[in-house]
Amino acid sequence: MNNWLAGDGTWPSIVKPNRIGKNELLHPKVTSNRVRAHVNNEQIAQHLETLADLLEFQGANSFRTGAYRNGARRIRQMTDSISTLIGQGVELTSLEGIGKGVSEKCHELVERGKLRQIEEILEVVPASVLDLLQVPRLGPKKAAALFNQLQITNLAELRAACEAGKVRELSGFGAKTEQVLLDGIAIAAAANERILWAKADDLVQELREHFQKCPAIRQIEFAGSYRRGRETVGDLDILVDATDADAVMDHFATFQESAALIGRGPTKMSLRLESGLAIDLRVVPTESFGAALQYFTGSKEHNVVMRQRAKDRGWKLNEWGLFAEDNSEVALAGKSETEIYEQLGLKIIPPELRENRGEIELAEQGNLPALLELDDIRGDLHMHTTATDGAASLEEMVAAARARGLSYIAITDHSQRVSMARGLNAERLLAQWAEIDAFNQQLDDSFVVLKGIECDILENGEMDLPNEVLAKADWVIASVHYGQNQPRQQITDRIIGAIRNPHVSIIAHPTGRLLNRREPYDVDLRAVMEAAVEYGKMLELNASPKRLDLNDVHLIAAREMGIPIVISTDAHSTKGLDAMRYGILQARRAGLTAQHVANSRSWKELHAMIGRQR
Ligand code: DGT
Ligand code: CA
Ligand code: CA
Ligand code: ZN
Repeated sequence: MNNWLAGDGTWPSIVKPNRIGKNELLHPKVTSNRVRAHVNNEQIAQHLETLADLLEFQGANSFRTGAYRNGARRIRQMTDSISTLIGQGVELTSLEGIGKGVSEKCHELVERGKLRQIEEILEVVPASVLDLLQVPRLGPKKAAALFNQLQITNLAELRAACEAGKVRELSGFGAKTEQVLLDGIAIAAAANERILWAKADDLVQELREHFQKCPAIRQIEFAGSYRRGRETVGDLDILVDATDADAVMDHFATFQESAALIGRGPTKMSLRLESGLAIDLRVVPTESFGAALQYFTGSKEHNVVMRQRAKDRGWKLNEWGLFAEDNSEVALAGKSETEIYEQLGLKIIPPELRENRGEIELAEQGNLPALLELDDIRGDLHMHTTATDGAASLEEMVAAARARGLSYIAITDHSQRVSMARGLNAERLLAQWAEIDAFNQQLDDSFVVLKGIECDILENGEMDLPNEVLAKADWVIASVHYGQNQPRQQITDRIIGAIRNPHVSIIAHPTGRLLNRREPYDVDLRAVMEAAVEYGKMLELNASPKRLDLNDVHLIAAREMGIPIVISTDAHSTKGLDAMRYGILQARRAGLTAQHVANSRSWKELHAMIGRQR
């Protein structure tokens, strides 16, 4: 537990954005007879954004494309499915933020699964340009300049041009931009390799539904990194126990028409979806199902220790079972995972812990933690409303929080520095708090809405709102949004300065990383954690599937240092409140129990913990 906080090189690998692969745009997987089941809101939003990107790439001004981008944002935040609404004959333009143009595109996507306008643009613009648009900080205008002046059409050509120093010669580009682009290319390239866990989970739900219709299946499980809850997933590993392997594989083949067959044998089959994601399916005998599940859940590192443990007893462990000797036909265990662990003298280990980070010793001693569960969470302390960049009102957020069984929430809109999100100045914030007071007054049960703020830590280290104002809050989140590229000492000092501020309760998304999009700030997290201990402050696990910040490794350290963690959704819509479960998964991977997580307590108990120095 020493090197991971050192800062460099030990961060979890950077991975893939939620986007449509270029092939997917050219050959959509949706065909006319299955459309309604397949075009979900996320896919619609991505098509609209791609259209906006391509139009700007061709020189359209962003005023014209703004409607598509806003529409995409609205659709992502909606709880109802656009496909369903269209199926029910709802007039989309009656929805807030959806104009005539966006509505027409939605209809076209639901009917055809693709947009004619995108197809037309891609007749004159190479589709590989879409990869250029995935490079962080390379907007459509700059990409167009590269295309028009240097004939750059893909990532490889962009890298070569940057390395040859050609890009800096274009007007509007410099040597610094060149370096930024090179870093961005690396992120965009790595992003093609792994997908966010939340995205994998959507796919798993689709697959589960698909396999429900296959009567040959007795048991099905999704193993691998998905089952362990890793923040990103490289490929999916499906295990099936079935009466007829061929029937299962035939059924698998019909999952998506556009998927490519990588290979098929008597019991194993692999597909590659157009998004690039691979899915491995294995049909295994009933008596080996538990052994296969154990083996293919991994991690490799966990399995190495398990296999050695079997060897130490003169046994052999593989995907078929646990055997007394190498050639034995009779297994000591194999049907269930539990019996495999038990035969080896271990309590069954939750998949999230199987990373060889000390879990086997805990299982041996019977000391496995009772990992945190969604039901343990009683409040959500980070969310936005229509006062800034949220999509729902205070009342709507409260209703949604109640529906999710919560008993308190904090409204934490942005402060004034975040002008893009119409951040609140002192006057607007105090008005919002008066509204919250009045709202709490008329509630006739114990639900509480807390007066909060997500206050920016300015580039110069000051807080974005005066202390007199912060002093009146129930809950103050401090966040870095600007000056993220400051040197290590400077950005670390800024964050520690906020921790020292007596009114600050917590630091949000402490490293600022965005999975597949942006590296963490160069922050000395150990120093930040030590300050949090000294001043009795909390740290956030931001549960947004793109952030998951702090990550699992940091959370282990926070737990060992006794820093209370608050898991928050940072919801920008009512639907955003559902992100809590992504945070829970990472907390579980870090061995956190309800005791380590402050918002598993009542607000009264939690409140008493803030700023309590040790
Ligand atoms: P991913 O797909 O990169 O997100 O990560 P995993 O963990 O799902 O890895 P994957 O799909 O390559 O393999 C699934 C599991 O199968 C892995 O977690 C452990 C097991 N496994 C695969 N290859 C080996 C191996 O060579 N040795 C051992 N001990 N286990 C392996
Ligand atoms: Ca995998
Ligand atoms: Ca695999
Ligand atoms: Zn926020």
